[in-house]
Amino acid sequence: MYGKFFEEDNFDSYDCSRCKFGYKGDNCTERQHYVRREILSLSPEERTRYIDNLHKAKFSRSERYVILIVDRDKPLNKNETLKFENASVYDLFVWVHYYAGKAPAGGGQRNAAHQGPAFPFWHRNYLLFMEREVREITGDENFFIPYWDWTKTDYCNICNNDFFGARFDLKMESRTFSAAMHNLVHDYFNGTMSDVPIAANDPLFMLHHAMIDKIYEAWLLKHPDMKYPIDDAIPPIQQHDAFMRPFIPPVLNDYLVGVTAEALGYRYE
Ligand SMILES: [Cu+2]
Repeated sequence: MYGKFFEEDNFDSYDCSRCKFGYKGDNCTERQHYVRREILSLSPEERTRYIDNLHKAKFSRSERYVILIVDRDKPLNKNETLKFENASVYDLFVWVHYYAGKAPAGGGQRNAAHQGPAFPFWHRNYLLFMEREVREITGDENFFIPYWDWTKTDYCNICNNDFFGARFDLKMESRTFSAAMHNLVHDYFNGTMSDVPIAANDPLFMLHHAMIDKIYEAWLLKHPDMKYPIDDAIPPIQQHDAFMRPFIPPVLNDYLVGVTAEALGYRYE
């Protein structure tokens, strides 16, 4: 699972027991087609099902992963060993982002997923990963992460009891997408979502990232020949031939370069 998306066969997972993104069926030959819709367009029943699925993810133990609970930045004391803990699927999702958001050992501020060219690919892989895990534990094959289109509003129009509960009533400063917009939306929320490493705790985080992915998709369709930059100035952790951490099975940072949502089995409404 190291190469480019289109160069691989259709199997995935550490034991090749699952299909790679965009494929389904016993032999992973069927194409997947699903639509990520805007959260506000979901019916009350669809919304309830989405929240119920997240609840199940919160309370269902991941069968495949355990989480490291020792701070890997500190050297282990004598007789101390690495410790792992079982985790729910949702906790796993939070942990993966937390781990990727930590600055790498050995210095440098940039981490595996942010402030560099890996950003759109890492987060795309991440949302697909979460959707697949939730589908498996809930049995809801149609589960998808909706997006929240914050360009259509200047306040948090889903911060109410119909959706995710009330928040601080702040005005968003800008509706223009920029490199900083991702962080601006994080900051807007205070609470967990404003702390990027643990932002995934907040269910709004997924909707926000689905929106970022939707914007990336629009850009990608206009730039189908995009290339991953090759430049010594890019920190080692985000180089094209470094592993996209901490996904298992390992893929390289440029694995999803130029791969459209359609190729990955989904589209945006
Ligand atoms: Cu992130």
